[in-house]
Amino acid sequence: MRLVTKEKLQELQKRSSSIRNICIMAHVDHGKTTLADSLVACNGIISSRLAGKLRYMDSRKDEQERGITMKSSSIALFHKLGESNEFLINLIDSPGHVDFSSEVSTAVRLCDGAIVLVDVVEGVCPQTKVCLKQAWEENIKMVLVLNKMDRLIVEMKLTPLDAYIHLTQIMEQVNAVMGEMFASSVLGKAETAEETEKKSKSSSSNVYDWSSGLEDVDDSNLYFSPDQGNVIFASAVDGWGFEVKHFAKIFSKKMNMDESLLEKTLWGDYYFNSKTKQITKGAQLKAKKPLFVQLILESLWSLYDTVIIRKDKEKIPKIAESLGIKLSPRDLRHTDCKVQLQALFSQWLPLANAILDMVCEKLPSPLDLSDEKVDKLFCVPSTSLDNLPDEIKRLKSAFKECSISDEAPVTVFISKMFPVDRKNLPINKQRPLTAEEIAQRREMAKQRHAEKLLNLSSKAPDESSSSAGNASPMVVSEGQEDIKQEPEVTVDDDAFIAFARVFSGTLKQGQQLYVLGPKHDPCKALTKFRDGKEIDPSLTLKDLKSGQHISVATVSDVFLLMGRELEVLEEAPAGNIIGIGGLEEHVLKSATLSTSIGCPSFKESQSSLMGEMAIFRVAVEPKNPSEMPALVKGLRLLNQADAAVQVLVQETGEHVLATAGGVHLERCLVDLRERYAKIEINASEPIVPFRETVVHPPKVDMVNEVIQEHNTSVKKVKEDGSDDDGLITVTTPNKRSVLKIRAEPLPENVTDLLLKSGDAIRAMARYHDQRNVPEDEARLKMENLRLESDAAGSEHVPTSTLPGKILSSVEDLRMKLKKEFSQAGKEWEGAENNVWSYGPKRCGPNILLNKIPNAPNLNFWNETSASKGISDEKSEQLSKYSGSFVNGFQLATLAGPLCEEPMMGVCFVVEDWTIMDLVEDETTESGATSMPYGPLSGQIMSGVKEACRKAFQAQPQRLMAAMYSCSIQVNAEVLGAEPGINKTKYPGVDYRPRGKEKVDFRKVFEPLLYSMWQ
Ligand SMILES: Nc1nc2c(ncn2[C@@H]2O[C@H](COP(=O)(O)OP(=O)(O)OP(=O)(O)O)[C@@H](O)[C@H]2O)c(=O)[nH]1
Ligand SMILES: [Mg+2]
Repeated sequence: MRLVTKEKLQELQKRSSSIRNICIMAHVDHGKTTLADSLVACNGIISSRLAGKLRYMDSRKDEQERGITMKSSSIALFHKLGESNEFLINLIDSPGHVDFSSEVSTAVRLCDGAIVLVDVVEGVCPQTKVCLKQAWEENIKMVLVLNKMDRLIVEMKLTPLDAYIHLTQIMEQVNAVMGEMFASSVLGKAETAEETEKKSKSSSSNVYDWSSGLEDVDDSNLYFSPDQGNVIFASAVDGWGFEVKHFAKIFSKKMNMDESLLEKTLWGDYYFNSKTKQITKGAQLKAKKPLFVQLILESLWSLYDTVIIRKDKEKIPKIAESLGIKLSPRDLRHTDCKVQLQALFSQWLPLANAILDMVCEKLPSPLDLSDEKVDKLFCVPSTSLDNLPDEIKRLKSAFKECSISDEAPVTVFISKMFPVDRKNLPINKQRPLTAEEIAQRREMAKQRHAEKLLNLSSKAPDESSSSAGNASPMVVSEGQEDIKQEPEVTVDDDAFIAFARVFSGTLKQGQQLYVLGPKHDPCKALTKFRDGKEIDPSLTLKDLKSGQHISVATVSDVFLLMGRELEVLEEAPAGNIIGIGGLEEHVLKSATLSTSIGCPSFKESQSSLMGEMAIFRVAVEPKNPSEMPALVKGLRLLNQADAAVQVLVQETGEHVLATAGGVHLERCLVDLRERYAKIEINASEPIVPFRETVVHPPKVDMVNEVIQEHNTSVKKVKEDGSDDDGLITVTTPNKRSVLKIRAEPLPENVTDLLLKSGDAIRAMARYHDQRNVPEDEARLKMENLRLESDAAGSEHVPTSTLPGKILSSVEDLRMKLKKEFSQAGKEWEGAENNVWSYGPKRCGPNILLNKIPNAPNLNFWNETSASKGISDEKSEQLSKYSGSFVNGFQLATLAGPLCEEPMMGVCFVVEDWTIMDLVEDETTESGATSMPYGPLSGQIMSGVKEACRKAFQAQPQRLMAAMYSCSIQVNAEVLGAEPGINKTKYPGVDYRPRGKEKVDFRKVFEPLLYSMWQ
């Protein structure tokens, strides 16, 4: 039975300092859901006997069947620390499988703290690193749980001393990841600070500071260490866990020692010197057992040895007595030794207590939001922080203070939408009866029974039976005014509930709020709003036109998230993770809700960028073609419910489902069939995305002989307009414009850099697009954006009107590009200054390079401003048609000539472009022209596209396929016998011996095409 009432939780919801919003993160199968079971059981939501077996937080059927979590879900728990400190813990269990990383990011977004779990046998795995990184990037404080300690005893059969060494190694692995992230963030900050300093200071001082800044930064709270109280040793399946603090308390009494001294020395190279009766450092040097081994691990080992390995039932009562534990006769009699073990541990070292104590003590409350995190969440892309309007500043301070007063503006962030069967919504569910109602029903049943008996005695048997059959509804209808009739549930589809956190104010049922989309710009909206523009309350998501990012929604329900259940709340104060109903028409995947239109929309979480990672694609179609509308509706719902899904419609009309991987795809198909479309669906073989590229001409032929110069090409201009080294000349049909383009492979590092820097390029491109300001102002702004990186001594002072973040990331990109190009060889030196555009979609891994004589104004960094002194007629004319030129390049890179797939790693060098004098009527804006070829802009666009394609074809062309990379760890003994991997078939396999434990590490690279469905 549940030990805590909803009223108690509601009371705690109002005390922000007593709230902890946390998630459990780990690599797949490291025991997150098993651990969550113990925590759920301590609140009486499930029986403690079922903890670890039930996996309560895995509520989906397929999650239970496969034993793997696929969706993150939240539950509100109560915990009492000490005698009087009461806490509300909103716990989110997240999936560990790589396919569901987006679910982890949606969870992390809402939390202030995280429990990172590591399986002590498997150690730090790839997803562990990803989790640590995700939490780090979201400024989330972490505690560590070293789980599956029982495996060291039962499976690996390590001695306590070996286990201790093993544990120190794992701790080192985790701390190494932390250290790496810390160093790179400090160095990154130092680098930026140094750059600014260099620019602002005159070079009067000749002293160079060689220190990196790492030495001065406090990293004392960064690492995990048992003596800091942020590590727990546990076995979730056996239900135990402890901090060293727990044993310090026990042994301080037994050994008559200071508890704090023991807390510091129980972990580490300390031993007990029996002669001096003191704790001394240097256990390893003196070949002594460290205290951790002697006082803690040996007791655990002996307990497992007695109960599990030797199954010595006689000794169990004695052990229980020595530990001061009382076992029930039922437990003692039980034939399964695991039951006895769990019974012992549940009293000696209860896991839930250890974990929840640590969570309450070490993880921050919503009141402790760091400034860095507030700035990160509450960022206005178009304005620097100092320039924020007062209204936004007020919102920000309410946000930081986590203000719950009724006057405070309400700010809510929705990180995902999740489906709930309408039948399971609290309003459609049978409400548990109160004691009074039960008594009333009992009374009525008695009455019915008495009437029945009466009827039986007075009427004939055949009549009596029929009237008895009617008796029940009759009687019920008599007492109808007392009993609430359960609403009839006829709807069978899903309701979408928003998974959200209230950051300020108090969210109330029935409240009207602005729904702010990811592209909402508060400054612009505030100006518009002041001009008297109102938001039409009837608008929903599908009515919003491009450029509109705000709608008004009414919160129909507020829910307390209780794992599989939802409970209705009237209101939710700031600092709580809750569910919100009634927003499905207004929110697709994530959004920000606020009472103020000036609230910035929260930065898109990584999950929303997951689209780029959704590479596993299949085409879907209904088995019965007439059911197409159901499929389309199903796909729309699936898209809303899953942050990592992309639904595309190909030009051929095919519906393509893009997912993060095989397991994810299977789950999506099950959801489509059973939940959203409810029809039979055919899924195609996976569609592997290809990329088109060009390479350098080969230097040797197929028999490895050097290709002679005269063989490579015939020195003449070919039919397609290309000369011997691939320079393509295209003239527009009206013969007014001539352009010369050559395709070249980009250096590999540059391509990689562009792939990673998509955000910065996209932001800059968007900024270019959004500038609807008069030309002079634009010029001024662009002058400021001009990054004089190579002009030594030139000062670059960004004005406050410029988006600082965009500026710094673009600056950073330019510096990196410069470095990569200079390393790529002489021919690329300075190329970064001539970049005109990136493509496709203005942010891809292909470059349009401007080498047109006397036209330096056609530049990505400085798109519109004409450089001083060269604003002649020619360059002005080129600027006018620059947009068409770039669009032609975008089209060409979006679909290459090989198989209409996007290009990657191609540089189009524009060697020349001229526009001859125009006849007046050709240049009319409307495009109405007397010439037969249409407006010149269109001719240029198609001319560029054609030239790019031809230039591409003039080089050796290649098709690139995605590669699948996978790490496999196996014991050395099974290395030869492993059937799945064949070294000759997979030449990318890399064998690496790993230390003493004889575990080999393999990394497999193979084309994704082969890996799918295997
Ligand atoms: N021996 C041992 N097994 C454990 C322990 N904790 C969990 N397991 C087992 O590990 C397996 C995976 O446990 P889960 O709790 O589902 O792991 P998870 O981290 O939630 O997995 P995903 O959610 O799929 O990432 C189950 O078979 C558990 O019984 C433990 O402490 N000791
Ligand atoms: Mg799980």
